[in-house]
Amino acid sequence: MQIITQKITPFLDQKPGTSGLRKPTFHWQQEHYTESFIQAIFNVLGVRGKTIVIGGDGRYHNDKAIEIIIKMAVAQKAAKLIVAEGGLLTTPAASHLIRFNKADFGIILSASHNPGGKNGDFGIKFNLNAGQPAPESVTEAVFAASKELESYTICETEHLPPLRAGFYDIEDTKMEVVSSTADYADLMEELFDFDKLREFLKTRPLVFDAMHAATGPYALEIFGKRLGLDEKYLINTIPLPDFGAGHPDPQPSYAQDLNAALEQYPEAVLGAASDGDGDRNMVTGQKFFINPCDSLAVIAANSAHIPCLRGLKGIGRTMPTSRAIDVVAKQKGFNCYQTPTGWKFFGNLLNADKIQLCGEESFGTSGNHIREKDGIWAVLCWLSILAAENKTPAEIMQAHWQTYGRHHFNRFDYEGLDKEAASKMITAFGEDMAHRIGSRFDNLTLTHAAQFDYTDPTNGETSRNQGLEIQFGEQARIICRLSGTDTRGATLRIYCEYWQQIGEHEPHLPSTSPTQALATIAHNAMNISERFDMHQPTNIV
Ligand code: G16
Repeated sequence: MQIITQKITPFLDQKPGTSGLRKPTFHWQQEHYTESFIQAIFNVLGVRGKTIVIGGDGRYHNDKAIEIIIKMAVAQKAAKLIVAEGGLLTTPAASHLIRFNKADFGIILSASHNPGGKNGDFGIKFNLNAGQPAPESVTEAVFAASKELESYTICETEHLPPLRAGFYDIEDTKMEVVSSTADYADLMEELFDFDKLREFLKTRPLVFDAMHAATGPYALEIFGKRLGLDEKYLINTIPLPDFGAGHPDPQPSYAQDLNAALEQYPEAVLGAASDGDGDRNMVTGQKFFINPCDSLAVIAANSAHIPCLRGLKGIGRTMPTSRAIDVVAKQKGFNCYQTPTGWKFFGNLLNADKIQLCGEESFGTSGNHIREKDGIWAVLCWLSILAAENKTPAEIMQAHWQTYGRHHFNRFDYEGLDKEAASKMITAFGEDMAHRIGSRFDNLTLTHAAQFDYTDPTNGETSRNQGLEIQFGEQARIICRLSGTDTRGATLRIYCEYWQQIGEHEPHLPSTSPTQALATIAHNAMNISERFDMHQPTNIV
């Protein structure tokens, strides 16, 4: 096998965002582009003698990227490659495989919920040996390495082994191709009471939409085979490179198939969907969407019904996520941590056992069984609660609000903005609000306006400017930040939260939706209409 060292001109745009490096697919197809990023990862994490887990969400360019990684790892004498069958691996399953096999790190090929295909997006992220997404210090080091990269090393061969289960030797490197689903499904069976869930599903089925993405085979294995659910309730389970031209983003705007299936099967008590790489989840009752912030709070409040959460002591949420879970934590005596957006910030808290449950507004929830968010795990949590309470999701939610009050929450996205202009606009808004502390806005009093800086309590590392937080005491918040996952222009996210206290019938704001009233305050204060000629958000979640 011939080993080649290919000279290149360094790429200067390989800076990972909130979750790995995401770019339009055609960008990755440029000559040497994928190889450059892989070499930068290898230069920082090492490759000689290492064990590496490899897999992705099956989107277009997945196969090609896996082939490149294998050829580069073999040329640079990796000890062992653990590759998923057919290259298909959800992000949570990858996190588990890294931990289970005590691998040194993993490379996951996914742009998550972004559309795929030739005209969609592709992405690469890398996770460290506890299965956690690389922290900022490591992603920054990879970016720095990529900017100085002058060559990469790869072997030339037409004869790589097939991605079918088995053991292979390629030169000095061992390659094991493993089942995409088996180890992860075993883990779920250890964490939950499958006998109880099987019994429950016999009369109160779940409808699950895999959105033609990576969770399809997992849903068939776990809900279908191991929990006995009739496969008719599992939809869009065949992974496709372009996700069937759909948007693999589990949120109400893309829930048409799920809603239609729930209507078709009125006996179904729960609906759920997962994203491209299976780490996000959306849960819904019949015609009753559950906001992810509420979902997290309900899971915490009912943790006694969830076998793997019975020892819950601490919970984490990202800063823009509503404070619904803080109220539960206070009443139940759990510690509560607030981190910046990005699952990577939970990793150290989980490793230090400070938290056992964490989640975020962007449809992510997970526990300490792995170091990624986990869509199917969250659905199994909900099934455990429903089986124990024998109520519908709507009844569970209503009872929760009766006990803890209700945190209305919405996110207002403005897509396709100029990044520099949007960034300056947020800064100016923050400065203006900081001068108006104590002022009244409708019936709210402004109490705080500042960028969120985070210091990791486990190692003292500080991450600054993680989003503008505007508080109106416990009553309401407005958060503004730019997305770190978009690939075309910038997306402004305005997160609005309003607490309707227990027994309070009408929110005090003069609007049908209290979050809309807050969003209007932000929209007007930033003068978005004039600045960007946009009179309303492009998406409301
Ligand atoms: C990633 C991160 C999440 C974050 C989300 C959205 O998720 O892991 O923590 O909430 O991006 O980020 P942004 O608001 O910057 O677009 P995923 O599922 O896209 O990998």
